[in-house]
Amino acid sequence: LKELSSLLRAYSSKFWRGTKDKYLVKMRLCIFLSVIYCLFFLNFIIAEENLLPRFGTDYYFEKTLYNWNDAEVRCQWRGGHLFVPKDLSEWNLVYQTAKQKGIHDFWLGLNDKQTEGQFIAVDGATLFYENWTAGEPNNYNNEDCAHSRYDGTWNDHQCLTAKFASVCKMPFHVDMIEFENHKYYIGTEKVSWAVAQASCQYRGAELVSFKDIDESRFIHYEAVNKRGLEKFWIGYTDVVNEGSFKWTDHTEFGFTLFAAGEPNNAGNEHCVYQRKTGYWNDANCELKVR
Ligand SMILES: [Ca+2]
Ligand SMILES: [Ca+2]
Ligand SMILES: [Ca+2]
Ligand SMILES: [Ca+2]
Repeated sequence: LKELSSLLRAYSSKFWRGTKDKYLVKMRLCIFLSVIYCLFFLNFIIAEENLLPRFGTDYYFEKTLYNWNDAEVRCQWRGGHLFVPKDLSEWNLVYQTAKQKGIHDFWLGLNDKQTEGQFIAVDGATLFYENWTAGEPNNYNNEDCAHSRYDGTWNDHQCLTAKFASVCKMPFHVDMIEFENHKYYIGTEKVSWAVAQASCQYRGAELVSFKDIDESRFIHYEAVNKRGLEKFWIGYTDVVNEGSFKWTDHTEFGFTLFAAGEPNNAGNEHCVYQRKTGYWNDANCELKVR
């Protein structure tokens, strides 16, 4: 045992210090590269988790606590600014997503640094939605930066001494496809039906509806043949009234194409996706589909 341990010690000291042993040099290199490789992918996974894709990449949820200035600089590194909601629906989307990600208190892109009492957005946008806590902003001990509290109401706080999580909003770039004067976007992420619908509505649109077979064939070709989608959500649902399917955009006499035996509401299914075959199935709305 003694011999073995002294051998090991000799080997391990050689391992970490300089050595001419080719095997040890290779092994060190191998371990070093593995660590770099793991760190790279860990970073990638963490970054992916913090993103909320909205027709591209729009919001980044930063869990690390920073003061307002540092948080805003970090958003600028990402090509955006601290988040300011443009309306109630965008606010709900971001606030709910933040909660789901365990963020209950985060900086907003609003401050009154320039003129006391006049909160303006960092991206220069006009404020159409505000949600201050009663009695706030109160500029208590000179507070110039806004954050959202756990209950979703806002408070002004000290820009440099207070530290919170933050949400960045980045300008978005999307590739739209066009058919007979309508524009369409084919998602890049698998999401629940409600999230897919919310991201359409956030852009002032709805999940796709088909007014006729041509429109259906066009979308099928773009989604399945060109982009390889296995299935995709459409704006057809019986979530309001079981068995009574409706288009979310209120199309009255659209084109429908359920597979044989569907819709079967098997285990409570209210959301419809189109299969690779072109036929539809009612499915669990929580399913993750593109
Ligand atoms: Ca102030
Ligand atoms: Ca305050
Ligand atoms: Ca149903
Ligand atoms: Ca079904």
